[in-house]
Amino acid sequence: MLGAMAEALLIVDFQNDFCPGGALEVPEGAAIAGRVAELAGTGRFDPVVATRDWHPPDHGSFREQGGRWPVHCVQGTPGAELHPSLDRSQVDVVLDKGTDPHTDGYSGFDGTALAELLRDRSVDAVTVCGLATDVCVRHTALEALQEGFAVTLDEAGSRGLDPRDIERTFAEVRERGGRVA
Ligand code: VGL
Ligand code: ZN
Repeated sequence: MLGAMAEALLIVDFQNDFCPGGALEVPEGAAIAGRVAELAGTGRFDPVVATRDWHPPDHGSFREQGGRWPVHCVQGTPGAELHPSLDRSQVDVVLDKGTDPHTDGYSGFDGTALAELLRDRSVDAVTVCGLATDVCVRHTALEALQEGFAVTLDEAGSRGLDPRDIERTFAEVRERGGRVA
């Protein structure tokens, strides 16, 4: 019999800087903690991957470099750490992105080995949650669809910056064959 295919959980950028009090607050960002813990604890996902937005201090997305965001998630700073609610023993792989100063690195697949990692582990489906729905969760979910994975965007496990952009993200994911649940 052929090997069974697996489903991965992608926890996108659940980091202090995207939570209340952080440098780039997502409204209610920390409110995903319970749902993320529930998803990571089900045992249904293999592997559980947590991405980190992991920028050099002069990243091109920062306003002082002409970008659109305040300085956030600088490598090695407390703001860049995964949210303390996240049980690291439930996370199989921590994957850093946004390390190239000249690219946004919004998607967990951008400049990382994520696609290869998932294929090596016979993953054919991913559930995506995290922060922010309308930025990095969006880019990660859409790129996962493009890469041929079945995609579920977990609404309760995500929060975003702009309500209209969040709705647009849900519509885009559905239009391209993904699920919002
Ligand atoms: C993100 C803005 C800038 C995100 C990352 O993780 O959604 N948003 N960098
Ligand atoms: Zn960033």
